[in-house]
Amino acid sequence: MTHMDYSDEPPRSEQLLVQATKPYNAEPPVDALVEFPITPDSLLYCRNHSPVCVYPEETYFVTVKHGEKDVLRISLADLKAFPKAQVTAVLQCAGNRRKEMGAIKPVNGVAWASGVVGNCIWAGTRLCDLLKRVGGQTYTQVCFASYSTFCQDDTFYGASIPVDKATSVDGDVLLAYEMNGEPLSPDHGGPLRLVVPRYLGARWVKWLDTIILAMEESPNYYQQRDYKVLPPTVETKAQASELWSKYPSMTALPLNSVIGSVLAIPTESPDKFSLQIKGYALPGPLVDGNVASVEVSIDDGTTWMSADITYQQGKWSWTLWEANLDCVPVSGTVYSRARDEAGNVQERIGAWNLRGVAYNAWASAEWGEV
Ligand SMILES: Nc1nc2c(c(=O)[nH]1)N[C@H]1C(S)=C(S)[C@@H](COP(=O)(O)O)O[C@H]1N2
Ligand SMILES: [Mo]
Repeated sequence: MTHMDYSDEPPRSEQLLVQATKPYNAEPPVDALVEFPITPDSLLYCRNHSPVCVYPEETYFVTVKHGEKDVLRISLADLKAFPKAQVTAVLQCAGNRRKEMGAIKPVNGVAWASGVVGNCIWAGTRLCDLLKRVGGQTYTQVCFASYSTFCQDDTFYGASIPVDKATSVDGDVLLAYEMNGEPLSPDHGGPLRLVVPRYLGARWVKWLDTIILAMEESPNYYQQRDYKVLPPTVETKAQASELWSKYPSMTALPLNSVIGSVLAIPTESPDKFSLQIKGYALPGPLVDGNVASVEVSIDDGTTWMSADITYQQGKWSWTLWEANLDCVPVSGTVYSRARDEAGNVQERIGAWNLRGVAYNAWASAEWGEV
């Protein structure tokens, strides 16, 4: 397929809130999302810049190139013959919480709430194992491409990651063909996608068919002219067009916490409630380590109470948390903030930028009649 053909779209979960159909972009309600440590396929957001391709596995090949030259062409079956690695990792779109940032000042992009995130068990071939097989080349970047369809802003979808991340066993970068123990679905990049723990979703190339060992980052639009944090003084697309090349491509997303649900429970006293608050938290750019704690405040950040961590699995997963507060007023605002294992704390304010990426202000939610 080379044009924008939407005749082959797969059936979709009815639990997602649809932002757009062509291309299909949808996110789950966040109160449902935080009920599951491992995000089921039916609640995992979909972020597409093109139609979705449904591929027969038998004829699926991946080509590895060094610059212009082909160095390996491997079938999916032969890729699956490598040792199978499994990683629990959170996938997050850089535009998560964009709607909140857009309330400060308008931004460009899909107005996502806080559901473009999901924690899944990915399985596949380690990229470092495949790269060992083609060994001997000199390169500083590993580029990835899906030439399956045209995208909204380029003729193909592409991304790249630095060689250190790509070749380290600890980096856990996978060519994944399974999600949560099932073959990867078409919407999530089946039969083969890249999994880059800690990096923003935009690098997790779906329908991956080409790997290029290079000396430069991918020239693709989504690596070069998008997914960058421009300074707050850049307020228009025209201003941005001059500046894209001067700012670095995003890698990790920042330390974050989000409130998924707040349940206000009446008590015997008519002017007091109990609160049950649930949410998720994400660690930011730490190479080793994860979220250490989450706190909540009902007095505008003057005093903080520790939430219970109810789920965390290794350094790449999200963290689920829950806070139960007694004797609170009948209405109010609750805030959350996360702290990582290096002692960094989520700040009250998140910096505005034109593309509305990487928003990580304290989360807030209201309860009762406000
Ligand atoms: N080929 C291809 N890969 C892609 C994209 C795309 O549009 N095309 N979108 C990227 C973005 S921006 C995100 S956030 C994730 C979303 O993955 P998901 O749809 O499985 O949730 O895939 C990434 N990989
Ligand atoms: Mo994304």
